[in-house]
Amino acid sequence: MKTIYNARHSEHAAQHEFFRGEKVEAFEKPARADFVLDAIRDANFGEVIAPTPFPDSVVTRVHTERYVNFIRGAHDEHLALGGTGDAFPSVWSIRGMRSDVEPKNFAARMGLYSFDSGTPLTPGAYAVARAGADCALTGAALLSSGEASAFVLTRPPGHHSGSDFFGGYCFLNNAAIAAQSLLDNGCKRVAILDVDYHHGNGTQEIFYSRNDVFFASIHADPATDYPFFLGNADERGAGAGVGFNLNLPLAQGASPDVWFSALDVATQRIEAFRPDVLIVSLGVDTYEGDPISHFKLRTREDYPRIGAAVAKLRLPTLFVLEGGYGVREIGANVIATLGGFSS
Ligand code: Q9C
Ligand code: ZN
Repeated sequence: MKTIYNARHSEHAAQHEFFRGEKVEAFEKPARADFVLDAIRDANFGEVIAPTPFPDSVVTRVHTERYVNFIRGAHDEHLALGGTGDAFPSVWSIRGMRSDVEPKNFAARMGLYSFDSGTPLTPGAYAVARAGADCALTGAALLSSGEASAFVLTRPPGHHSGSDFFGGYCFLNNAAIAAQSLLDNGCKRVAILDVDYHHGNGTQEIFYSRNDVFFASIHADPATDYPFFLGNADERGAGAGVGFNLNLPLAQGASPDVWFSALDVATQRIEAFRPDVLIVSLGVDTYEGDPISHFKLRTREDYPRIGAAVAKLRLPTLFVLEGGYGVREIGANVIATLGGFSS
């Protein structure tokens, strides 16, 4: 399996994030991708290639032009106003306020296009996220040209970013951009399986009213876990998309057995959808040692099982890295999953 690697990822390095009112070290850090790359190379897992550049018009198939234009220049605006370091939003347009009119004020636009204060907008965030989108598009093109599988190794992750918002460490939705490009290049139906600990609210939002993308997500119950305001079991899609969204929320502390029962449900529904290709939003923050999550998956016992269950679907498959913050073990967990798929 080829790995498409975003070699620019370390240009996005947050100085800190906020946790319980304190400034703490950022969890989503360059070492994550470095450790995954080391694991791929140590295991001799396959060729590591660079992305091909794609035009912005491919990205704006998923994200609004208004949002992309904003996020591209946002850190420069922050600097021009005298801001130093990373930029954070401080005000949001919630229920009852307007989001159709784009304000002139920079802080107001930061709030219009985001949903949390936990996603540092670094000087390199846009360029790196954009290179990540190229990695996802390169992976999609490999599948379109007949490869059985590929792995997109990039950060920042993507699944919390929606059509016009950033959050959850994500700026551009790599999995969604890949899905749309596969549809634009001849696929009729694409399934996205999101196994990250957190609900993929961005991906759900992008495809919620559509029947050409089936989105299935196994994640911690939004009643207790980020992103809180989406990811419930009763969200089944809207309009033409009713029945094409599947949320399988689980309680914190859910055992591997419970987790794999949910995976069974998800794979059965994916099979019934009869997709041409599968995209796996591969977060390994389900790991028992993850510092911000509460599932209990184990490196050797469980991650290969995920790969094997995905392989049983016998679909061209694109794996896209999402979360996973147990940095020392992230490489082992990713390679265990990909290895379980390939063997
Ligand atoms: N101090 C992904 O896994 N907040 N995003 C966590 C911890 C946000 C995770 C707070 C977690 C977002 C892609
Ligand atoms: Zn996550």
